Amino acid sequence: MIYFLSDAHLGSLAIERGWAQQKKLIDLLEKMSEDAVSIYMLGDMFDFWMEYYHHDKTKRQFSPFFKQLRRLRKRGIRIHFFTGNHDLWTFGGIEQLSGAEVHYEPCTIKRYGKLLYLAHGDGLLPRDWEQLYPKDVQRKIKNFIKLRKIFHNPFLQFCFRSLPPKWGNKFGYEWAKRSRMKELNHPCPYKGEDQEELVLFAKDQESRGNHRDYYIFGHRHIPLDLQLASGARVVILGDTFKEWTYAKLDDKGNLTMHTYE
Ligand SMILES: [Mn+2]
Repeated sequence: MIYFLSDAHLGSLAIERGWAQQKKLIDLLEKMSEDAVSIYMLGDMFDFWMEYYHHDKTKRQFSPFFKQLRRLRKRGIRIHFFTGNHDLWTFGGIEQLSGAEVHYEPCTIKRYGKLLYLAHGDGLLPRDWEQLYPKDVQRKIKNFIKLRKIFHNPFLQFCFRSLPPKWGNKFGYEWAKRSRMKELNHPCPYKGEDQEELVLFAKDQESRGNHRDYYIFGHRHIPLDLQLASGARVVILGDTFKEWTYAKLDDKGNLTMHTYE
């Protein structure tokens, strides 16, 4: 079995009882480990992850999570970690702490006879997105792209990494909390097949002849399992702090969604 989960947002100042959440996540990984060959974490497992040039003791709070990943790794389960838009600032640290293989870009893999496209999902758009959305949505998307460029800029990353962790974290965790609170106060439900960016991205890929059986994403914090006309399926994983949803690919190539109680 191959398992997929995403968006734990560990360490979030907007999640009450963070310890209980981390414990539940560890339990979920334990359950998966009973029959897992590999486990894919598709981004935003941390609400804010930055690797500074100075020692950052706040990382200690995640020790139980990393310990669990190393345990599973020792038992022969392959762990894959995709960076999201909240934890893209890893420069080898996560690999070292968890034993996971870290992916900085989306990737396509073939397992059990199926082609899978895996990505966190931030920044993925169909080619003609500017014709598809009204002006106000376009502006939002453009701002997100701008911000994404800033986040990925090597010079600015260097500057941020040089900060004392105390300052950097204050800024980072507050920024992440704001986005979490915004989401809680103004939830953005599934926008429908002709508006949801990740669905449109998948449709665009299919129309270009890049067929995949499954597109699996995180990022949106909504569980979705949608069959496209091309035969492909788009799965958005939900999250592991409120919905507790994940997906499982069995050795016959069937993909199913589950909720962890
Ligand atoms: Mn995200």
